[in-house]
Amino acid sequence: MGSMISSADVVVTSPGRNYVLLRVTTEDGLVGWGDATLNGRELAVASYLRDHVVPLLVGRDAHRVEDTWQYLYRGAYWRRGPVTMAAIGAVDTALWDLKGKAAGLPVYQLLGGAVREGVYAYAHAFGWDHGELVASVDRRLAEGFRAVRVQFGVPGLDAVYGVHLGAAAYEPAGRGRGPLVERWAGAPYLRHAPGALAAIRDHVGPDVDLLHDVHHRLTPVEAARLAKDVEPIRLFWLEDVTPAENHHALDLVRQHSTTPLAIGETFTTIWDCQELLVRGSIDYIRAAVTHAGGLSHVRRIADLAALHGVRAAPHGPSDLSPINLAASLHLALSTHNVAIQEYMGHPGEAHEVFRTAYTYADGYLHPGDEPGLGVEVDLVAAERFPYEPAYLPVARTVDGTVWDW
Ligand code: EZ4
Ligand code: CO
Repeated sequence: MGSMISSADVVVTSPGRNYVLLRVTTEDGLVGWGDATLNGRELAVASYLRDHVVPLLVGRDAHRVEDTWQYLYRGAYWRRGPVTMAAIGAVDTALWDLKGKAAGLPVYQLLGGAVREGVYAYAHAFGWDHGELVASVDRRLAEGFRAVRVQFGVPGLDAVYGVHLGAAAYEPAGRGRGPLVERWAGAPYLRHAPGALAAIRDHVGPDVDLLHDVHHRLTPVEAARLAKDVEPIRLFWLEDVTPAENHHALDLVRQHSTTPLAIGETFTTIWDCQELLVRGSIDYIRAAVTHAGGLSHVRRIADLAALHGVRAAPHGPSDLSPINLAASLHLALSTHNVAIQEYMGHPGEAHEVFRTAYTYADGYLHPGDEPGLGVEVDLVAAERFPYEPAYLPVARTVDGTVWDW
């Protein structure tokens, strides 16, 4: 009784960066929130939801989370893809939030309860040169992080993924203009990266977990060489070494090194993950709650990964809202084979819009014990931050050929 969905609305707000949110309301006045943000292509998901999904939600039983997922996935006939799956992810997440609020329980309790005391978190560090990177790593260690992702400048390249351009925080999506063009060349990167990472290992000693994200740029044989060259550094993982569509590339990397491999932030369904998991080509699967169909579907991906000794580590960038991070934390606290959560934080203005129950202390995150996901959205504050078009950068090689960004 009282659980019928009476309305659903899409909220687009841009506190420091663009977020697309879904609010689902039941006839008894409960509100559930989902995140539908697809960085650089935000309004496509807003339209998918507003024009095609919201009319199907009104009148449905909010408690039928699984049936709604199947209805939206199978019922559309056109399956998978980032726009569809972010929309389904937002609905699924909002319905779990509602179910938790109706039950008076945090979502992690509905997913089976806590399997750990806290969620191991990694933070981002970056610098153009060794000195700047060391200072950034040291700040993270002082904040209590024991796992740090390190990104560095490369001599000969004037912009690289993961390193700030001017302003203090790293933020790739440029608002109010077309995409920034970054130059890419594999050879200088491959010459520089092993030494840059080794220098950070020397600085932090053996006990800090170090991660590095290559962001899908290397060819298969270049990736194999890098994984081999960095083996003595004992990375926690090397992320996205090759473009994510070519699963066989990772077999080559695998054959040449024991460096742990992570991939999957651009995957949208369990079907994208299946081959890599079954073949044993990776160690960590990065599918995000928002982008891969919500809590229901990412739990399924984690379960398939568990069969193959692979751990889940859902993507947690600042371009997904605190609603996504909260959902990811409920999943991580209650799912045996989640290894670590990326914790990039959010722009200062976002904290004016989102009130969050999750906490961070001493290298660990916890989703908190408020009913549902534990995130409330201040709609008056959200109105103060109107949408501005934004684009992620594109990469070109030195002769001008478009490359993978
Ligand atoms: O570039 O979320 O591991 N984190 C990442 C991110 C992605 C952005 C793209 O929107 O790779 O920084
Ligand atoms: Co990444």
